[in-house]
Order: sequence, then structure tokens, then C-alpha cells
Amino acid sequence: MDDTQFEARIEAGESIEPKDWMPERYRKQLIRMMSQHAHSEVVGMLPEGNWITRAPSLRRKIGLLSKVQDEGGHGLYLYAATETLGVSRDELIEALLDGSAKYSAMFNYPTPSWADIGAIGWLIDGAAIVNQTMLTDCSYGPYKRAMIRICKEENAHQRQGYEIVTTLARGTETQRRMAQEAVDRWYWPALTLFGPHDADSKNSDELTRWGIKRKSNDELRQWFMNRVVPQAKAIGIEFPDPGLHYDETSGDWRHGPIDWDEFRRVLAGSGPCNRDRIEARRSAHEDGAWVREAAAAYEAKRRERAA
Ligand code: BYC
Repeated sequence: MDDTQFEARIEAGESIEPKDWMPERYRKQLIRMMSQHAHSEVVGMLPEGNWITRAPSLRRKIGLLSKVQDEGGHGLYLYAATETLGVSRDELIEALLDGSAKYSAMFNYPTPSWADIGAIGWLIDGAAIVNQTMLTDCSYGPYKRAMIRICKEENAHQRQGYEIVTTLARGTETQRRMAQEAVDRWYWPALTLFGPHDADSKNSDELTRWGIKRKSNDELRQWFMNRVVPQAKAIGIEFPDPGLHYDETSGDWRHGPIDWDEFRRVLAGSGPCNRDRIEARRSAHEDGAWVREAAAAYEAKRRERAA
């Protein structure tokens, strides 16, 4: 098999499986993107996990617990799917902890009020579904299958978030203000989830040629805008975007200019919570060392008995 035959398989819509031949660069790009995605899920548990002990009712606590648990599960599927490309879990975690692997920049912002939990579910999970629905058609089998399962759960997360924001928006004046302020904090980060504009996206051409991405960053961002603006209007919430307008010609809701300098600053480590997030992951990893050791010892014993 060579590059041309591989591309013919992609062209024919075939699924690429772990034992199939693949260009080294395809493998590398998938490891980068899938591991980043896995890291985003487990780092993304932190801003919300912060509210589990302070959820305003038992019903809200159960809903949030289940969402955060789902995110841990998504991390697990995605790490396992990435391992099918010949990289170990230890290497992936090491890259997160030493800063050489990225995770979604928006998880470096804080969640100062309960309303942030609603805004994250509605806007961040809402953006993630748009992005991940596209990935359910990705050319790499294990990633595609993980995405199909994850999207079902993300849908419930988005609905739960929208319901939290709706309840607050229809509550007292203080509650309505809390909802609006949380949306003010999460609207712009949600728009950056899709990555830089197409003209600045260095990986898109390659990922699209190989059927990993089926839509561009800007196309997905536009799809998200068209879904979310009517939802905001329905509950009387405003987006903090003076440039937001309806384009009569195309029938699209257009956002104003995104502050990419801010995005790059946060990505480079200067967001309000970068240090806390990595510190929390590092101590979780250290605290879990005994579990890994016990599991390895158990497996060694099992093999010894089977031999
Ligand atoms: N944050 O060439 P580009 C979730 C980087 S979490 C940080 O367009 P690509 C959830 C990008 O990596 C779900 N970095 O890249 C969890 C690249 O740098 P490198 C998160 C970003 O790969 C808990 C550079 O910018 N979803 O749902 O073509 C609670 C240039 O970008 C970001 C995924 O991870 C960003 N936002 O496209 C709630 C989906 N954007 O790596 C919810 C899977 C870009 O070359 N990933 N960069 O050094 C993807 O779909 C694509 O990788 C991206 C970027 C759209 C993110």
C-alpha cells in the first residue's frame, strides 16, 4: 500500500482501522487531534466539578455529577481510541502534564457562579456537538465510533445546560442577571472551540484531504451561530457581541470579530486558570499511582497463573 492507494480508500469512503496501513503523517495528525480531544474532556471536568458540592438542589447535583462522569468516560474512550495508533496512555498523559500537548483553551476560564454550569452546557457542549457530529463521519474507525457514542451524551448535556440557563433567565432579577453574566463569560470562548479562521488553520487542508475533518472551522462556527442565536432570543438572553447581525442574503447569523490575541495568550499559558488546571491533573495522576500499580500487579499475577 502507498499514499495513492491510501487516498483512494479515503476517496471511496472506506473506514481506516488500526491494523491498516496508513501514512505516518495521518497517524501523527490523529494522535495530535484525538489526544487533544481526550485531554479537553478530562480538563473540562474541572471547571464544572468545582460546583458538584454546591449545586443548588439534589436534582441539579445528580445532573451535574452525571455530566462530569460522562466527560471522564469520554476521556477514557478517546485515550483508548488514541492508543490504537501505537502510543501509550503514559506518553499521552505525560504530554498533557509537561505542556507539550494542548487541550481546549476555554477550560482555562473560571466558573464563579452556578449559572456558569448552565452556560457551559448550553454553549460549550452545544459547540462541541456541532464539531463532533461532523467527526462521526471521520475516516478513522475508532475515532468515528467513539464520536457516535459521545454525541448522544453531549446532546443531553447541551439540553441540561439550556434548561439551567432558561430557569435562571425566567427567575428573579438576580437570577436573570447571573444567567446573562455567565453567558457573557462563555459566548466568546465557545466560538473559539472551532479553532482559528480557515485562512489561519494550518492543519485543516491535510485533515480534510484525509477525511478526518468533513467541514471547515468557519463552516462549523457558522452552523453553531445559526442554532444558538434563536435559542438565546427565545429566553431573552443577549450575546455580548456588538457585531452580531442577521445576514439577509445568506440567511445566517454572523458574529463580530473574535479576539484571537486573547485566544493565543490563553493557549500560551496566560489564562486565569492554566496553572490550576494542570496542577489538578498532576495531583490526580499522582494520587492515582497506587491504582495503576495495583492493576499492573493484578495483571502480572493473572498472566503468571495462566502461563
Ligand atoms: N483550544 O490548524 P487548526 C468538550 C489549536 S471538549 C486549544 O485549525 P485543527 C467538553 C490547534 O490544536 C471537546 N487549541 O487545528 C468537555 C492547532 O495547534 P497544534 C473539544 C486549539 O486540528 C468538558 C492550532 O490551534 N473538542 O466537548 O485543524 C466539558 C491551529 O488550529 C483550539 C475537540 O477537541 C482550541 N479551541 O482544528 C464540556 C474536537 N482550536 O495542535 C465540553 C476535536 C485550535 O497544531 N478537535 N487549536 O499545535 C478538532 O475538531 C480540531 O482539532 C480543532 C482544531 C477544531 C479543535
